[in-house]
Amino acid sequence: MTAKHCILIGAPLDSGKRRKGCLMGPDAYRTAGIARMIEELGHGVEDRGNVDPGAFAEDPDDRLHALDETVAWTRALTDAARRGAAEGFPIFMGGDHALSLGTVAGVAAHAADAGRPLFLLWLDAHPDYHTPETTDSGNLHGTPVAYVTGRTGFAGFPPLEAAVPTGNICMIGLRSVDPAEREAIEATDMAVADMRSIDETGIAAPLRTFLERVAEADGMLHVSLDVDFLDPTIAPAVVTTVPGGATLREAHHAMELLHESGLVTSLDLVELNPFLDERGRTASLMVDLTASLLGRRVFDRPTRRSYS
Ligand code: HAR
Ligand code: MN
Ligand code: MN
Ligand code: MN
Repeated sequence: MTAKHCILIGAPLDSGKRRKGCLMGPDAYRTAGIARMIEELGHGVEDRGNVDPGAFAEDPDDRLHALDETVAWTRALTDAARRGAAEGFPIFMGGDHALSLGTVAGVAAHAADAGRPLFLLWLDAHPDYHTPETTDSGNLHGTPVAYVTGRTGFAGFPPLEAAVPTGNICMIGLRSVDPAEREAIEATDMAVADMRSIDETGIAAPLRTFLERVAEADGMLHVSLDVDFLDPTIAPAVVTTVPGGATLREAHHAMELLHESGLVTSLDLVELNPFLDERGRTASLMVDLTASLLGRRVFDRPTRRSYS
């Protein structure tokens, strides 16, 4: 296994929706032992602390919730991600999914600097493909994929250095898609495996197909893992739970395939709301999934200790 230099970047952004709690996410991952896990797998690890969004105007409570705050985060995270991707394997510890406006934009800018195409794997119950013009909720955590693909309607946000082509995106786990999102997605060449198709083919088939394309293109691959990709019975600590999500083994299997591919170059861990967790089990599960993505195998899992 090639050792990585993992760079932990905390993004306690809580502005992408109205219910609070995601700001505690980075410290929950630290408490769950993310750095030690990475070291034990033989990788290097460096915790850069939390990103500071800088100054922003208080939310005037317009149609779009906390617009200025989210713009400030996007600017700061784009910079942090661009630098992190140039220096190692960044792991962005969120924070709600609005953080991906910045992380994906920054990683895409780095890929353009490096002359390589960026691919994006979106593991989520939701496609987050609204623009500020189509969102009914006004919650900007529902918009990052539209921003990073260069859709219009993002006035006030930093101009994108490099857009991610929709043909380089694969979404897996969808089961809550708004009508405007469905229409917009159907007009693109995005690869989409909703839960219905996963019932049919399993989770490996669409992922393998996508990974082959990334490999053929010598692409970089950013993975954005939303807690609500997982079934709420195993991952309760998220505001937007949707029943019928990925099982424990489906999620680990996806991570194991990602590890085997050797293609992943950056990772978002998003939407964890520790205020809603049960004795840290969701935070720990997200750390375990990250471990599988970084090379921990079923046989190595510490749970085997309970047999001795
Ligand atoms: N589509 C809905 C909206 O725009 C729900 C978006 C929920 N997004 C997240 N991240 N929790 O996936 O409000
Ligand atoms: Mn508001
Ligand atoms: Mn999401
Ligand atoms: Mn979601």
